[in-house]
Amino acid sequence: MAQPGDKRKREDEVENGGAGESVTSAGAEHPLSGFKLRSVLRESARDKTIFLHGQVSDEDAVVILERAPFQADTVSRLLADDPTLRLQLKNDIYGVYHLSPPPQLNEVKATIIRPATEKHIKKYLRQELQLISETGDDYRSITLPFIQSQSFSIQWVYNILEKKAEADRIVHENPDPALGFILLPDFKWNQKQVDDLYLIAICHPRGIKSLRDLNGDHLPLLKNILQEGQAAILERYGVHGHQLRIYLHYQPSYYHLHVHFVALGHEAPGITVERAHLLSDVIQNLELDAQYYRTRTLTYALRVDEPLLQRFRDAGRG
Ligand code: GTA
Repeated sequence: MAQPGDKRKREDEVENGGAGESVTSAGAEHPLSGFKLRSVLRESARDKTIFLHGQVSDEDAVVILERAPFQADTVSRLLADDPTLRLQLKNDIYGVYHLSPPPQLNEVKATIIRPATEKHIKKYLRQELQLISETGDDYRSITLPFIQSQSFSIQWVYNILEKKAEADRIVHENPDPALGFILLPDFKWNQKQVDDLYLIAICHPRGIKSLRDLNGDHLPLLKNILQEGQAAILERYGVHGHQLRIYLHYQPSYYHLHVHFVALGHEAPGITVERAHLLSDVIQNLELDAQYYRTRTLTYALRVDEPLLQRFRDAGRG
């Protein structure tokens, strides 16, 4: 886990496969055993990421492969001991080579969702988007019934809150059932460098689905998340609050209130203005008007094939 001044530890982790990680052992079923590729859902040369839809034993699976970022403290080992360089181009003082790093310095992060639902597959498919302006009434008459009828399972959230999963990854907990939360690394972060630091705070109280459910009574909870989250990240990773983008998504994918804590310099997916709401703004808006998010029109993007967009169209609002 990345901590300031803990360079030796990080190098050990690289050699041993990373903090708190376990290696798929010979006896255990490999999660991608017999993987058959069905389609490439999306790829990004810039982000060095590819999203795949495949099948494993007749189950649908989504696999996200991502080249891991370089780490300043291990990169010198990449170049030490005259590594093999294959010349691609040489012109005056300019040279371009291919370098083949040793496996421990050449990691690919693999996120596996299995079994994946149709909704997961669509989520990662690159598609055209359309903006929707959702009034408070639209939320109650169109969006709320829709999310109550179909949304991603939040079992993984309850597993975290009940310490049935990821308990060893918790960075900070305020255990108060009404005003508390758990802060832990987001599964998009490999925890090996703070440049792409990404944690999530998951609130203890259940039933707060999203921004829309927030009112003035939630201010103490939100302030705890902001203040304690920043303090815990400073203590653990040496990253100050003013170096963090702290926000909620509207719409989120998972309807249990959670807050994203992301390194300011990291262009994480979902930081665009039509999706990310800064927690500090949310707090101020609720201080000005306790019912702000009940009444406010919120604008966000939906994929053109998304059933929620069809509901808006059916209601003459899309
Ligand atoms: N620790 O089990 C989990 C877990 N799950 C299932 C989700 N998260 C988890 N964290 C832990 N353990 O940041 C995290 C997600 C996300 C947050 C939920 O919980 O990583 P949200 O409800 O606002 O949903 O946040 P959101 O933002 O849609 O989730 P997500 O998956 O980040 O998707 C946002 C966009 O990023 C999507 O358009 C998606 O296509 C894209 N995306 C997702 N993953 C990647 C990736 N690895 N690389 C690049 N783009 C990605």
